[in-house]
Amino acid sequence: MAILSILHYPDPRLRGKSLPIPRVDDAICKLVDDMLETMYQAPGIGLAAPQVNVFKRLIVIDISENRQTPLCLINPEIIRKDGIETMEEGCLSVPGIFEPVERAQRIRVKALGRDGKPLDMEVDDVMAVCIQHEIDHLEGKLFVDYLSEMKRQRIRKKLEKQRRQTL
Ligand code: GNR
Ligand code: NI
Repeated sequence: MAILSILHYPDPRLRGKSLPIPRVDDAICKLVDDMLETMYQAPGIGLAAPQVNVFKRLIVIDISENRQTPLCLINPEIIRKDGIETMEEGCLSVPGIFEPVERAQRIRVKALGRDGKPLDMEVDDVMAVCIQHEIDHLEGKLFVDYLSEMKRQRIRKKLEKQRRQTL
């Protein structure tokens, strides 16, 4: 297993669109395991492949307290959204920033699992928010895109400054 490095906003690569995974093979399974390890050590509750510079439609999530309930979704699709909920969001690609974002409260998702078998699940609250956040990454979208231009600019400047000081 390996820890992968995570791209940080405003890296333009985070705006790339990810492509469907045609076949869940050994290379994909290895990527899933590396992404889980990277997510756990970050630590985060989710990670999308484009955050580690891989433009494939793959996300991993673990919202459990004990961090022993990994979920892998390959080619995830939201087929139903219900309700509205506002949650404070953060992102491993936008470190140290937390802002409220409005999303669907409950969603139905179809995907393939790590075993390549189809999944169809209904989830709500934190899990629903997390899956919507991760699927946005696959489209090159970040939670800061839901904020005002002014807030987003402030965040961009702050992270650019941090970057200059750590280089
Ligand atoms: O670790 C994460 N926490 C989080 C909190 C609220 C809403 C979404 C998230 S996802 C984030 C990890 C991440 O950046 N995934 O893309
Ligand atoms: Ni994120």
